[in-house]
Amino acid sequence: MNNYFFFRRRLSLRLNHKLPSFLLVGAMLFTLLISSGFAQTEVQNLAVVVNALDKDDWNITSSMSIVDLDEPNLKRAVDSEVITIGGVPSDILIHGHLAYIPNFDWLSDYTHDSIIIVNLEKREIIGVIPIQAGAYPQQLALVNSNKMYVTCDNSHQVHVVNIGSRSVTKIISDASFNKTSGITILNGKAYVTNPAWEWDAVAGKSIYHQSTVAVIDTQTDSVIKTIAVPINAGGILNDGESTVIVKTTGNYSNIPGNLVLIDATTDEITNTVNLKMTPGSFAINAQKQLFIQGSWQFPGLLIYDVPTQEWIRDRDNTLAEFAGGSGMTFDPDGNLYIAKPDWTGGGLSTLLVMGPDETLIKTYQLGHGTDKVALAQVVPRNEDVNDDGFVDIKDLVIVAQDFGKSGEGLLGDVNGDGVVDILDLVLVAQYF
Ligand SMILES: [Ca+2]
Ligand SMILES: [Ca+2]
Repeated sequence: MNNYFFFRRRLSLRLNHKLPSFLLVGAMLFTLLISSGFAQTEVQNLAVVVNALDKDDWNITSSMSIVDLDEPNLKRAVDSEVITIGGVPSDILIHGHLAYIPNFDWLSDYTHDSIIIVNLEKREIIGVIPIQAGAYPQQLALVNSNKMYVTCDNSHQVHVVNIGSRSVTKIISDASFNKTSGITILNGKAYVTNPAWEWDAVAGKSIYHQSTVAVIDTQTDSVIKTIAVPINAGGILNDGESTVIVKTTGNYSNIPGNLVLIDATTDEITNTVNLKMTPGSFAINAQKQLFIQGSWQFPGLLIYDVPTQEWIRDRDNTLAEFAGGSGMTFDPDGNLYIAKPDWTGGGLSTLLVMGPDETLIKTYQLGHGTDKVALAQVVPRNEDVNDDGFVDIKDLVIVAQDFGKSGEGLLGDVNGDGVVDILDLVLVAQYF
């Protein structure tokens, strides 16, 4: 396997997009004749966790863990420090076999800002997208397979990343941007929260200006609307269909948080729900039920039903067993993954898995400060020549470049028989 990856690593960005068309036609013809029984299918279901605790005094460096969710032995399932990060990791975005982790370091290294790219199959860093120093990248959102948005709260911007070239190609600025943090994309629009906080050094506390949600047209990369919301708007997600949900945190004192429901067609607020407390993280399942971490006074999970706009579990009836969670995400079967951090350096951080019946079904022991969790499915396939999790034209181009060559370790030799020929093209083309 190492040899295989070693040779894959020789892949450079010398892609020639002028694929000889006769090869393509030939491959398509063969595809009609040959069944798709070649595919190796060894699916790995993974949880990717970011451990955000980073403290030199304690000799603890922020890192990323991978949990093999198919491994029944919960200890063996955890690969606790796949990579070290060494700054403040702020999000995880999974795209194919790749995990993107934005991070910055406001304490020691102002040039640290970047997005690290980790290949989840190889379990190693395969690239870094540099972000302008001091911008502090926060959250990532995939616009399409070649374009990503990154909110940068310290520079009050949204950066546009070209995934193929691994670089920022455009910076979106707008008068409404103020500590741009949360982002979610629905119906060709990106919704960005502006918590508009400011540190008041004299008073020794944060002050909050008017929070807003900025709506960006993802075609033109321009702000088309700004929606005023209650103070300290941070988290934002959508129900996959028609509604964007904003979570405002309040001022951690006398002003409580709210849920704000926005109709994603009209971009008007349809409901504002007073949480009567300071909420933590939140996640939404396929039934459009919101699970929200309660405050220290009301610990545990609250559940709000978005379609009926009613509480299933309010602050007086929480799922207390799942209190203290940071990042949360659902899998397609309705299991909720909750990263539960230990910030003391004691190493008692966990990843909890709650079943759809609201019971604890698994507890993984992890490292330090488990802060974010995302799920990934890795399907190793020889046909995925550039090993990004997708079999597409990029892979076909690589095979075409090696066409006619023979020898060991050729990237384009999909079936590994020592020659790059029409069979290799067919293997890739069958996925189209
Ligand atoms: Ca590929
Ligand atoms: Ca071959």
